[in-house]
Amino acid sequence: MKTLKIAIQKSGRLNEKSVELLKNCGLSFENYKSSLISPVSNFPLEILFLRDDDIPEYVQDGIADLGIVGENVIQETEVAVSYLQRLGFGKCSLKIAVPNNNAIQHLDQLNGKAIATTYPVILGKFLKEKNIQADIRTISGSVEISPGLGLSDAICDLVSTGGTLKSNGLVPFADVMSSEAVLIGRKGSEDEELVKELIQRIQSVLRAKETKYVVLNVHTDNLSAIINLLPGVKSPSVVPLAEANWVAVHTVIPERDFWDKISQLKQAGAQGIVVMPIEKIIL
Ligand code: PRT
Ligand code: ZN
Repeated sequence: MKTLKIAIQKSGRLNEKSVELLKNCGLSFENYKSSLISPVSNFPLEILFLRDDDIPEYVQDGIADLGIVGENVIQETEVAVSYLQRLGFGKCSLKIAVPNNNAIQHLDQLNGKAIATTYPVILGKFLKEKNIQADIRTISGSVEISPGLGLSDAICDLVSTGGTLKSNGLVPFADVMSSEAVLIGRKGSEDEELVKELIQRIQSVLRAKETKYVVLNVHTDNLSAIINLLPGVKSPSVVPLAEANWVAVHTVIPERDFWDKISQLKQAGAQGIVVMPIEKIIL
C-alpha cells in the first residue's frame, strides 16, 4: 500500500498545533526534533518536519502529498497546490503599518514611499490592485525596526496580538490579507482514498472542537421549552431519571454561543448541567 507523506513545520509557531492535530486524529508517531522524517505506526503516513517556507514547493513537486502551512506562505510562494481544509489555528493578518507619528492617513499617500516587508509578492499584488506605486524593500526579517532605522517609511508584516507593532512605535494602517494554517495537497491528491480518509479524520476533530457535549436535568413540565432552545439538534436524547417527572437531556452546543445558550437553558428550568469536551464527531 502507498505511504502518504505530510509536511509540517519543524519548529516555530505552527509546529505544536500541527502535531496536536495529527495526534488527535489518532495517529501515533514520535515528535522527533532531531530528524526530518517520522513514520506513523498506525496509518500509512510519514511526517516530514521542514521549514515552513519549503512546505508549499515540496507539496507542489510531489515530494510530500500533503502539508500544513500558513496561507501567507502559500500565497507568497505562488505554488499550484489544492487547498483541502482550513485548520483554525495560526491566525494572523498581514498588515501595512506606519510610525505612529506619521502623517500617512490614506492608501494614496503610500505613493512614492518605501515599504519594508518579507512578503514582496503579496504586497506587490495588493499595491497593484490599489493602483499605488511604492518602493517595496524586501528584507529577510526584523521588519518592524526598519522605519526606526530610516530604511523605510512603512512596513508590511504579520500581526497577531499587535504587541510587536506597538513596542516599535508603529500603528496598523491597512489590512493586506488574513491568514490561518491550512491543509494543502498536491494537485489531484484530494481524489485519493487515503487522503480522503485523513481529511475526514481532521474534520471530525475540528468539528468536535467547535461543540460541547451537555447533559442537563429538567422537569417534564419544562421539557418542551428546553427542546425549543436546541434548534440545531435534530433530536436531543431524553432519558428518564429515577425521580418521577424528571428527565436528563443529552445534547451538543456550539462553542460560539455557549454561555448565552447555557443561561437561556438555566432560565428555562435546566438543572445540574454537566459539560464535557467532545473528542470527535463522525458524520
Ligand atoms: O523556521 P521557519 O521558517 O519554519 O519559521 P518562521 O520563523 O518563518 O515562521 P514562524 O514560526 O514565526 O511562523 C509560522 C507561521 O505562523 C506564519 O507563516 C504565519 O502563518 C503564522 N503566524 C501567526 C505568525 C504570527 N501569527 C506572527 N505573529 N507568524 C509570524 N508572526 C510574527 C510577525 O512576523 C511579527 O514579527 O510575530 C510578530 C508579531 O506578533 P504580535 O503578536 O506581536 O502581533
Ligand atoms: Zn519561515
